[in-house]
Amino acid sequence: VPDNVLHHHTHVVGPNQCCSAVLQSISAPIDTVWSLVRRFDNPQAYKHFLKSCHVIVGDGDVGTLREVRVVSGLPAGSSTERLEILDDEKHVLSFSVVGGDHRLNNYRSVTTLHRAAEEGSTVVVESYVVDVPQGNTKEETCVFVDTIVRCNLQSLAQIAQNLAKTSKNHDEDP
Ligand code: A8S
Repeated sequence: VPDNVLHHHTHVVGPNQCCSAVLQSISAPIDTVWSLVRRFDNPQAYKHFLKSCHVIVGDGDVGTLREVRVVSGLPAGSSTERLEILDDEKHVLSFSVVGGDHRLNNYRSVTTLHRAAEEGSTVVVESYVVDVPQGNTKEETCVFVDTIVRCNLQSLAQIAQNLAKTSKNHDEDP
């Protein structure tokens, strides 16, 4: 694993916190994947547990605050989130949860994209740290969050792969 990958995914983890990471390979170019990930104002494009997003303040740069609303059926209503890192060169995005009505206090995640060995493919690494909610274990918390993150990255893969196919077909138009 290259140094820069480890660097971004090294979290300070408190005694009552847990952390984990999810990997996803995607058969689409890094720029296609990044065009979806970098849109802090539009996470619901691939995060299907979110039904809406409103930017509270900011223009999509670091410090931008958004409020997302969660679909029904989850133990949450909304979440207020701050953009912490947006690096278009290194393909790094990080946000932290600063409020809302849910159980994931002090959630912070870092998402990085990497060119895969196979031409035109991308590997996504998403790591996070979060407080363990009262009444839950570290393991339960990780299982819950890993499931959400894995779903998000699988849906990101689907959408990016479709986008890549569509633009490839257009390239081949006579
Ligand atoms: C993300 C990752 C996560 C989002 C969680 C883990 C969340 O939006 C959902 C349910 C919750 O209980 C917590 O990248 C919260 O969005 C879907 C509202 C934060």
